[in-house]
Amino acid sequence: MTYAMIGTWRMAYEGLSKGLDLLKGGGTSGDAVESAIKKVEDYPFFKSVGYGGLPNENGLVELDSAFMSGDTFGVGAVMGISDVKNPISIARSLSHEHFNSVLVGEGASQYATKNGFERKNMLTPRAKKIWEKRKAEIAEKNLSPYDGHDTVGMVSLDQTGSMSVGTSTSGLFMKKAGRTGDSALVGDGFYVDSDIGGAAATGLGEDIMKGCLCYEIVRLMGTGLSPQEACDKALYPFLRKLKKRFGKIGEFSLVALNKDGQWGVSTNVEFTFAMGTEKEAPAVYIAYPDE
Ligand code: SD4
Repeated sequence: MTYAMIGTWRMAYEGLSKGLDLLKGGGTSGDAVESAIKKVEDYPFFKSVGYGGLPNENGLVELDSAFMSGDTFGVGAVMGISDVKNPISIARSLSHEHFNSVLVGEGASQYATKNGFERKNMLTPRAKKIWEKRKAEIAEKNLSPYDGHDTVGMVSLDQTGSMSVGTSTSGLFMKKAGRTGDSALVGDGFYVDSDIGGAAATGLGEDIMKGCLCYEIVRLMGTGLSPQEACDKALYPFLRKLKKRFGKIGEFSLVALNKDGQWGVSTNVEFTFAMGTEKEAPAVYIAYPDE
């Protein structure tokens, strides 16, 4: 059987390369996703994930992360968690639970402490400086407070045919305390079924969640569409509808991988992503809006 992995944005590349190495050596899709996302979370210069992620309007880094197994449908997620090193590991651990598998804020932090996950102040001096500068600009120029956001989302397929998906983000820069987006909401920011395939989203969570787009992509792949056809069919008609009904739309980018290792990407902005398979070495690609 083949193996493959796809991840959102250029920031996914190093982690994805590590994940692919694991898959090549017979590692599981879950281990590949977790280790790939941990690498992104640990890198202090990515401003929208993990350590170095930009804070909310109060200056606190609040992180969202989720993990889903395509074999068991186990979903684990944390939202608005602070001061933990690797939210993806907590999300994965929660995905084994039948009850209490999605935890927010203080409760998520308590779970992390109780279960021995490493605590860490996730606000870097650099992120603090960016926050201070932006706060002053917003006040001076009366700007919209919301500025900048990206999520790392990874979908992987291992040599046994098992699939997993994970996401991790600090969400919207200058978000309100307690705000969450699509990234930790199953079906919105991620979904996977090992019999079909998986998908992950990045962009403005408030809009992505309106379309339940990752579930929709997997559902469409289940009807026989290729990942590319499913991404296009889930995204573009929905964008037209949303624009007409809501009046404005944010950024949307979607990646998908099916159980045969074929992949697809749809976006309404210029979008970088990383991808690799048994046959193709990991690389970064750019996708553009198709309409
Ligand atoms: C969110 N979807 O919190 C995330 C952020 C993101 O590209 O992915 N931005 O809304």
